[in-house]
Amino acid sequence: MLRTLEGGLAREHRAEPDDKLACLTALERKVLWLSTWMIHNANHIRPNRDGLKVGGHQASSASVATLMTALYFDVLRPQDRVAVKPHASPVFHAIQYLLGRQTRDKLERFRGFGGAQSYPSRTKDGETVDFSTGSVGLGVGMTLFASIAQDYLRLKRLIPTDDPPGRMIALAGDAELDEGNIFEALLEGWKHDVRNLWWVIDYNRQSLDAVVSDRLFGRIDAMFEMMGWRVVTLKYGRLLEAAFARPDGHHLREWIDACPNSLYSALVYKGGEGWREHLHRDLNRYPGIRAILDDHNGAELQRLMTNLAGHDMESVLAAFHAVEDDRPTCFIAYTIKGYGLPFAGHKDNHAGLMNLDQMASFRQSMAIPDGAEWELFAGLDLPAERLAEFLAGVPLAESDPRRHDPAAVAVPPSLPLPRGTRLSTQEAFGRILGDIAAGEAPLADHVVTTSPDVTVSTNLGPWVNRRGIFDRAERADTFREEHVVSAQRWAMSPQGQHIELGIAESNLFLQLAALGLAGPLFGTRLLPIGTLYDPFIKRGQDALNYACYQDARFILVATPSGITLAPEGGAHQSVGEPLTGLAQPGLASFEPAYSDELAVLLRWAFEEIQREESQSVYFRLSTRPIDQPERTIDPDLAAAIVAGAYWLREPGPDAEFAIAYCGAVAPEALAAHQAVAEDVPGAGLLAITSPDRLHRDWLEARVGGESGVAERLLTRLRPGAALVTVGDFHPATLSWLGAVAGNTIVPLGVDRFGQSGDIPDLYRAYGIDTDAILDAAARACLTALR
Ligand SMILES: Cc1ncc(C[n+]2csc(CCOP(=O)(O)OP(=O)(O)O)c2C)c(N)n1
Ligand SMILES: [Mg+2]
Repeated sequence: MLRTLEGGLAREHRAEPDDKLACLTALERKVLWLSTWMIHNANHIRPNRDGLKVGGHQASSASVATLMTALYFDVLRPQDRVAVKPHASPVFHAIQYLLGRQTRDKLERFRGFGGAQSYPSRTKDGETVDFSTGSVGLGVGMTLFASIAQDYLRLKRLIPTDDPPGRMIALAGDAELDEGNIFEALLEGWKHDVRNLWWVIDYNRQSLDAVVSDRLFGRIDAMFEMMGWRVVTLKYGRLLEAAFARPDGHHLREWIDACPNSLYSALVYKGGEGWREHLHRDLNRYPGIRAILDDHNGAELQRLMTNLAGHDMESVLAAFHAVEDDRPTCFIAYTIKGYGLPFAGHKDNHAGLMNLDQMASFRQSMAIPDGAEWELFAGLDLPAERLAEFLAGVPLAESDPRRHDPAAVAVPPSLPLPRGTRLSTQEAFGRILGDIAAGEAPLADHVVTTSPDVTVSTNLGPWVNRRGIFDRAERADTFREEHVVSAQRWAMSPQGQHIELGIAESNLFLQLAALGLAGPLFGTRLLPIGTLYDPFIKRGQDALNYACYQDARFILVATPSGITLAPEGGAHQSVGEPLTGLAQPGLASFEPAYSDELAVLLRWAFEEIQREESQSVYFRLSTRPIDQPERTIDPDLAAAIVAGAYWLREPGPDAEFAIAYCGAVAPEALAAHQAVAEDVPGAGLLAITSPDRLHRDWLEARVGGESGVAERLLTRLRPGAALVTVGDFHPATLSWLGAVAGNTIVPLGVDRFGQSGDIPDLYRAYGIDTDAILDAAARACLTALR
């Protein structure tokens, strides 16, 4: 079993101030106050113009105040990277405010326009957020793939390795473990022998709707352990441990251990007298327990019985600091949802907000004078200077800028053009990448590919054969060693440049997200390319959205696609994905027909994903071999291909008709155009490489009152000229073109599930063959004449 020796967690032993615990406990109070107040201010004090509830999660925040205070003010080192559960955003902002990295103005505008975000956001909250969160489960999974990305860079010495590696840390809600993506990630992580990964589970035993089933967590430890993780359970705090050590105290422990989650939560809500009643009823026969009950008044008993380790600063610190190696570790921290707030433990507290009276008494208990709500240290027992000094010295505060901005990787002026007169775009992709792999350009060393078990069938084979598979250990290609003939050479090593994943598309997108943030997170850019079958984008779509939301940069190659996948049948034929490409922010999508277009676009994509204000790129490719045009691509044509369209056959002056096609249906469009040209001289044939880019440009041009690319192209036709659009995708992908210059349009495409067949049969059945285009042309021209 391979174990990394490079980092361990060789902690620097800093001179710890004697009063560290006192400072942390004071700050924990402040974090709770600020997070609670931030939400209160947004809901009850700030003017409300639309009558909507602003929200925020006071209970979920209270639950992690101790854990996050401990982490951010003591445990985290500059190189660590954290995903905070989405609804603990107020705690996160409060902590950053205390660290001087968040402004009061933004806290006052929490959940308001331009204010601190509802859920931590890399792009909108800025530098302090390592990983955005929001869709539960994804931030947690993301940390695992970030640890793979970190290993990838370190083992190749693409980043400095003098400092120990960062720990990738997720602060997860317990109900996040209901999300399947967590388990997909866990399995993948085990295969990749992930290191330097901490998942801290805020085990408050409540989700949004309810108290979590007792049965569930009975299994969680075992599962993590099965995957090679260390599990550290933080169950009881020091007060409870002390009570257990008293005579008969073990009966108290056994009672709590056996207490169902829902009863425990209900009693937390009821408070001291609720505990007394139940303990009296169940344990009164033990003199030691009676003594404990007699020693504690109502408030003290509540304090004792809710003294779970996740709220006990000393226990939390001890648990975190005890981990000194790089083994992935899951901390199950028992907490109380709404701890310290009036609705603690209540099953309906997820969206609960303290009312004005409750806030007034909470403020009193926190000793916050009127007007001092945002003061950093108001109401705390320690002198402000001491706390300020402590905060200035926390390990995290010593960091360089948290986000790196490494230089771009140089992209050659052109990529090798795949030879061949008849080629599919998928094949062209494989060849271009194979040629890049064979070359010496720095580009090749920064490209990393990944695929969920469709490496070979998406044509990454030539790349992998040359660049190898990434693994933390050297592993031989057994088939090769045994002299079994195979086209695939799959030796694995730390030098490998392909990350092979199991079939889990959500993992693919999280891996792309992590690799696509390698620059800002770790200091060296990677140029990630992920491949999958086009229809399975849907399977990982939330993770794709998540990757784009946090501005990770990658190239997605989705192939094969559409009914053009003919014999494979309807289960594998994509229909609506180009609409995803059109609608997904942060993602430019292309569907080229020819290999020379792909070479231009792929080159552009390598630059595009490295530009500052920019996006990731999605290519929808096909396995259909088609005849390639004989041409050289000049800079104007290259620019048009990137912009999304060009006239493959120029329209004549005042042309009455044009066909606009996209992707693998090029031969049908060409044939139809040829047939039409006999009757309609001057008919144009518009090659569309990107409905998405054209559409975006059209919208932007409209706003600026200018004519965009599509309008300039279409106004080459006479006003109101007939237009047929065709592609192997939902017709809505191009039907909007009719609105650009007022053309009479008949959009063709696929709007039903596909099925098995060959291309002629299927194109006929779904109305995208040459005859269908000609029929549509006739209809369009007739309508245009009216
Ligand atoms: C994918 C997804 N589904 C649903 C939600 C809505 N939601 C937000 S928090 C939450 C429950 C979270 O419970 P838990 O993880 O235990 O967090 P706690 O508030 O208890 O700390 C749900 C269902 C979401 N944010 N993301
Ligand atoms: Mg919970």
